[in-house]
Amino acid sequence: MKTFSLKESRITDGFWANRQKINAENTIPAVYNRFKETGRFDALKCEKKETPSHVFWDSDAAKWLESAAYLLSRKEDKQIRAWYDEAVEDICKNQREDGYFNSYFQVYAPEKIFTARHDHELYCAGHLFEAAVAGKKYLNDDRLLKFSEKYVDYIYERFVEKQDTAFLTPGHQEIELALLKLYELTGKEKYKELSSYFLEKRANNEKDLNDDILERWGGIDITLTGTPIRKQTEAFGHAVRAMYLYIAMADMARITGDEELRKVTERLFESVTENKMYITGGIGSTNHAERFTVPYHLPNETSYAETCAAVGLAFFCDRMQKLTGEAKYGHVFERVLYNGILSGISLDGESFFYVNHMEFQTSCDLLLKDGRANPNRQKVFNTSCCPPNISRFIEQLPSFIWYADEEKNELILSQYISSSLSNDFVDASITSSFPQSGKVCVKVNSKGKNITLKLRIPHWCDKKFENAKDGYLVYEGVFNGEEICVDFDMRVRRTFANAHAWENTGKTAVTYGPIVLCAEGQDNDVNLGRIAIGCTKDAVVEKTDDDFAIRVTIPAYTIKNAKSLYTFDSPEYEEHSLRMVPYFTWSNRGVNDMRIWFSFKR
Ligand code: FUB
Ligand code: ZN
Repeated sequence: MKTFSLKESRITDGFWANRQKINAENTIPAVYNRFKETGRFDALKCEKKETPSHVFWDSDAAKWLESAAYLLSRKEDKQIRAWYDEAVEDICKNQREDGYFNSYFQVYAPEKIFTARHDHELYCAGHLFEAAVAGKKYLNDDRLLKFSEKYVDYIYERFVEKQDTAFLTPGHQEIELALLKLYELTGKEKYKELSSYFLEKRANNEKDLNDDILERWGGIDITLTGTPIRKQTEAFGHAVRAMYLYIAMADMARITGDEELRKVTERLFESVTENKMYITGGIGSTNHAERFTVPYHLPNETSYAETCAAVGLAFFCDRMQKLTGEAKYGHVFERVLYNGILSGISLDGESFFYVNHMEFQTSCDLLLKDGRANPNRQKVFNTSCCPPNISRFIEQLPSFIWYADEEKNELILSQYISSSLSNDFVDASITSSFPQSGKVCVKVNSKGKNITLKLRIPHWCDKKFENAKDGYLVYEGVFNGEEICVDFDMRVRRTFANAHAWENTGKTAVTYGPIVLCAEGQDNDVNLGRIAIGCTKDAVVEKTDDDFAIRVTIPAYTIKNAKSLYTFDSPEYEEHSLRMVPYFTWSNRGVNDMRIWFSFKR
């Protein structure tokens, strides 16, 4: 299947138009300013400073450049254009004659180039290549593309032809997927070949297997190097690295029609989403190596769920939907979009979570003190991968709405976001009230063609439709812009975890359509640990004009406090109303207690 470009698909209004406005007006300038203050952009000038830059700073700048390219194609902004141009010029000017570029290594440690597998050189290169593709596609700017071409030649020569590097595959995946983007833009086989080389060599060469990272992380294979990609059956290792790897595998399977690889990606997707994913779509259960652990290990208070991993999962869903056309990938995309990704950014768009907790008790500040928890969004981090990742994601959102197989005349609407689509194949518009209600209207003009139009039935919708098939509402015909309106019946529901998921067995979360709700201490004059959720049929949903979108009041109970810590008395319940807000909004009004999972009373 194909997706549509940001020139063809554009967000028009509603919830996501507001988030894109915040991204343009607040996030992208704020991330630039924080990166400028911390030296990330000046580092691109490649002048020696007293305090050296960092091995992966180029990736931060590159992700910002990628967001800026998308943004500038939809909205001119002189300041952002000037920042963009300066950074692009610095990168191109300081590329070495032989094609290499890394603002840390070429200035501070040229003798160490390609000697340390975990020092992110190929990861940074990959992000620069993604920025190059965005610049060419959306601004018709060749500069970074030419830079990339020269850089790829150098990498190819060192890694494939001469094999004189200390390692053969990158410690942090990213370049594999970026090379495929370059391939799809230019059609040059060399990019695909190099991507395939890095994918298939992983776990198949001594140089990488002797890596010291295993030792550093207590024997844990965080880079997914121990098992060749085609033999992988379970998601393991560092969650972001895993996502970037799986994305490249899915793209490679689609581009080459490799059935074996497709099956592996399907299997890995199941492993992530059926065994190792939080209800928010967050992934990576522990801060120890930022990684996946064992199936159903999903601790709430010490969850890691890095924002980049959530963004990575959304990209993986997109690639799987492109590969297979199946609705289930749209379901997970929607889950992570409205929860695990959005929670990573404040409502004003200027501060960010790196780690996304599923629960927080302010009275216990020990986790805070030993650095395992942080309920405050920050403007920038030492490792600041998440802020520009979320902003480049929000800019790309219009390209995840529709999927099409033009040869089969099939058009899939996956995400209900108010937007317009216009190209040679079809013209279409969507009016959606997500996430405030499940009402959606779609108009399609199929330009005289008989097409199959499929609307994804969200996983939380249990309404019965006559034309439902394989998770889609299916319509056939020539469409001349007539309106199709559907109400997916968004309502408050209790959601339960699989009984193997220790921490949440016997508890319930409360959801409203795609939104996971949470209770915050400041809205509820009671210790949240005492709450038992009641019947959600009588829940009251208040639609708000602010960035919260909704606030919900749920019939609940407080469990009566016993005198001692342990008691033989069964709990006694008193009626109570619990105020809940979308999880993505938590900690926007100061730090306070937060909970998603509660006990419940039948
Ligand atoms: O190592 C680069 C990025 O920093 C990773 O993708 C994130 O998990 C964070 O560790
Ligand atoms: Zn990150």
